Amino acid sequence: MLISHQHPLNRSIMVAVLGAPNVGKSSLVNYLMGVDLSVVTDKPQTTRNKINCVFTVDHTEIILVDTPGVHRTNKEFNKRLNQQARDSLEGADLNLLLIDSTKPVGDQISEVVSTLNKELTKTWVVFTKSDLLDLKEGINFDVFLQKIREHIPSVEKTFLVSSVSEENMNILLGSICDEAKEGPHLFDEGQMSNKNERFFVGEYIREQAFELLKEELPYEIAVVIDEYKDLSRENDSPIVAQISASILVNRPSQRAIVVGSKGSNIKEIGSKSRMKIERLLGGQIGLKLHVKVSEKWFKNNMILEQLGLHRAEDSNRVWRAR
Ligand SMILES: Nc1nc2c(ncn2[C@@H]2O[C@H](COP(=O)(O)OP(=O)(O)O)[C@@H](O)[C@H]2O)c(=O)[nH]1
Ligand SMILES: [Mg+2]
Repeated sequence: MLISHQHPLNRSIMVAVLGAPNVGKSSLVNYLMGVDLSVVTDKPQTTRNKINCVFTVDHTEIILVDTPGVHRTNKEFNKRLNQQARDSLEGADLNLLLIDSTKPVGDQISEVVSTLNKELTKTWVVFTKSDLLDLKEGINFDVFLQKIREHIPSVEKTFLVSSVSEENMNILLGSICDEAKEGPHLFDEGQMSNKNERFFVGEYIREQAFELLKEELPYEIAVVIDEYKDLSRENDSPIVAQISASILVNRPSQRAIVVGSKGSNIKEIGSKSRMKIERLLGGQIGLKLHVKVSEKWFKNNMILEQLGLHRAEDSNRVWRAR
């Protein structure tokens, strides 16, 4: 994918964005990128895969690797989410460790560091959600930093930012740019991600399902794309893609919830995700949604592989499809 003709001033940097669930990793990535590419909800485990989000500032290519929140777990599904975060350390020039500044710092850091179980080389700590802090309380970040250094002695810099009030985001972005090394860009111009459009279509459907059903069905849904016909190059087609997707649920009772009375929920998920997908693809789409009961899909190796969640270092040794 390396582009053959590169500008002599080109620079590039890959940054792994790490942290506990819900600290604001995807919000930060979207903010810096200027595009709502990654999905954000107020529930943990919204991001399930490591996703390269790519943009360019002047001649500097910045690849932010959004990751699932790292947390201690015995569940196979969650072990695979942690593994995605662990994998993002490979090839990263810089790690941003995000800490929710409104929550206890020590617990977040020890859980993330022990679960990653890898040496964090070049690492900066980013305290998030500064807009929610009552600064009158006089927060002492030096104490926080001391705690962090107990776990990661190599921490070089710290930032206090907010994706909502935008505080210090420009300073963070400038510092990332300054770290970039001279060299060729890894992605083609205009390419936003290593994940394809089909992947993001599934994400946007899942995001809307999460949003609508968050009280009833926290995590037990997944979306698989059954059919994706790219029609963008067909001159006589009024739509750019014909898409058919399935929302997988764990139990029949959950199917009824996702469908809703007279199909009201599934209709709403369809119409809301359609708007975001059409923005991504730049044209109208045909979208068919189905709800399928796939008992314990989150333990089914074949489905996990289909969702891009490969075996983890600490996966159970024996796996069989149900
Ligand atoms: N007030 C405030 N909320 C934020 C900020 N960043 C993220 N959030 C919220 O925190 C929740 C989790 O955000 P998300 O980016 O999905 O976190 P992730 O799980 O670490 O990727 C969402 O409800 C966001 O709207 C911030 O800077 N300020
Ligand atoms: Mg996320």
